[in-house]
Amino acid sequence: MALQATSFSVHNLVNLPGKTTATLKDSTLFGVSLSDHLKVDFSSSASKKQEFTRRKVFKTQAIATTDTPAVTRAAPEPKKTLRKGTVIITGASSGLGLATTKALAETGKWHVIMACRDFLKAERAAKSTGISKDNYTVMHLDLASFDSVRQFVANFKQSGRPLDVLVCNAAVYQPTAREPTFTADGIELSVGTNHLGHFLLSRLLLDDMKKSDYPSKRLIIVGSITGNTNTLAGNVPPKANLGDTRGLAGGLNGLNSSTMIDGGKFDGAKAYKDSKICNMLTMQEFHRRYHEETGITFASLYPGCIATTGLFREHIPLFRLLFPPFQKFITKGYVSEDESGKRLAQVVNDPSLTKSGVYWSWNKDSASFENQLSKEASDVSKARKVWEISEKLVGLV
Ligand code: LMG
Ligand code: NDP
Ligand code: PMR
Repeated sequence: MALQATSFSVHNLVNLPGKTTATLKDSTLFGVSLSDHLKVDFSSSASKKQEFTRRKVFKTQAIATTDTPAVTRAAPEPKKTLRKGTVIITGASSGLGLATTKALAETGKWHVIMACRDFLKAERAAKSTGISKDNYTVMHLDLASFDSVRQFVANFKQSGRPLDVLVCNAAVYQPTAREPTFTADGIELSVGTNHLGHFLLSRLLLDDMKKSDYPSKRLIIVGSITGNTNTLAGNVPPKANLGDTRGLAGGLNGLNSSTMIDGGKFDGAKAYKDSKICNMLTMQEFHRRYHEETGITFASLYPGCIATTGLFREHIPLFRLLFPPFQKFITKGYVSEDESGKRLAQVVNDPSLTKSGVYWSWNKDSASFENQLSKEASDVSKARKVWEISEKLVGLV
């Protein structure tokens, strides 16, 4: 099947339409593009941020000085008054989530809520990065339990912190499982954790983000190239496919319904890829329903192939040995944990990445660009269907 993919037109293989002149060696093959017209302009971003900060400072000064007679001495240097942002990152105890926590905490501009299922592991992981205690808090969250998600939200609200950015990053991948396993609520584990747990979490926290006075509020849901069948990587079997979503509608419980969204036989690798389609569809549905009303930026991304993370912990040892060199030297899709963390951190706080409804990717020079999702991962009616079924499954309606 993977080889079949090479007989597609390049237009179908790559993630970027219009690049029909690309060759198979072109980096677009790997879900990245040579196009650099959307390169991040860091210099202008930085000055925009300063501009915002200054405006705030001047406003404060204007209020403070109304009773003061005019003086001729030079005004003091405006101080940066933009408060520290609060970002929740799920699955921050390893891989991409941990690297993003580090990248954001190190700026001193963010307080990261590390939302993790294993408290001790998360604390140790945070310590290992050397970030200051002032810049992070570990809070318990098990996405494989709706009760835990609700409890986490209640705890967060009680903390009194504002919420500026939410990053739905955690995931499980079970490529070698022969039989399905289930969440506390009896739902197939991959879709239950990666999609439904995050769906409930983001719905319950939307109001908090709405209330935030931070200049750019964002909800980010991590997607992936392997859920996009308009790429070579997305054509490695088993391919993602939600079908008519009959399994999801049945609750993925393996009793009176299939454990797979499309109603088929359980396949752990496919369930993961299906869950990533749900993540990308959910981001777009959020955008359609809430962007205009709330001003929140909704985004997804493919951070690159971070071949060394815990995501592959259940894969066979030979795979874990060969996968990193395969991605480094053959597909050239490899990215280090550090680099992937910087990419996701950009989606969190770069002032130039405020466009909503976008699936970000990075090219060879690590410049971000707006990528094209596959037909299924951008299907409007499927997005609505998945949203409506998910609301029922998580108990929101
Ligand atoms: C499924 O297997 C499992 O069944 C499932 O349980 C789950 O794990 C799932 O996605 C996860 O995978 C799918 C199978 C591909 O994947 C494989 O593991 C096949 C590995 C075959 C290795 C072929 C050797 C290639 C030589 C590379 C040497 C480096 C070693 C790297 C190995 C790491 C593995 C990633 O499914 C298939 O059925 C496809 C079988 C055909 C494989 C053809 C591979 C061709 C590769 C060349 C493509 C050309 C484009 C690459 C760019 C090259 C540029 C020069
Ligand atoms: P890791 O396994 O390193 O990180 C996954 C994180 O999710 C871990 O912190 C894990 O916790 C957490 N997690 C798993 N289950 C739950 C749960 N029930 N409740 C709370 N947290 C949970 O993998 P990656 O860093 O690679 O994956 C991060 C994201 O990046 C995922 O969304 C993945 O789909 C995506 N991605 C990864 C790519 C890659 O190449 N690695 C490529 C494209 C996308 P614990 O530490 O306790 O196990
Ligand atoms: Mg894949 C052509 C480029 C490319 C890229 C960017 C990835 C990313 N992969 C590519 C190609 C191939 N992969 C080819 C040609 C093969 C057949 C040899 C191949 C195989 C393969 C396997 C078996 N790849 C995999 C697996 C996994 O188990 C990983 C997976 O599907 O996890 C769901 C995986 C991945 N390849 C990627 C990326 C990013 C992954 C893993 C993570 C993810 O999408 O979240």
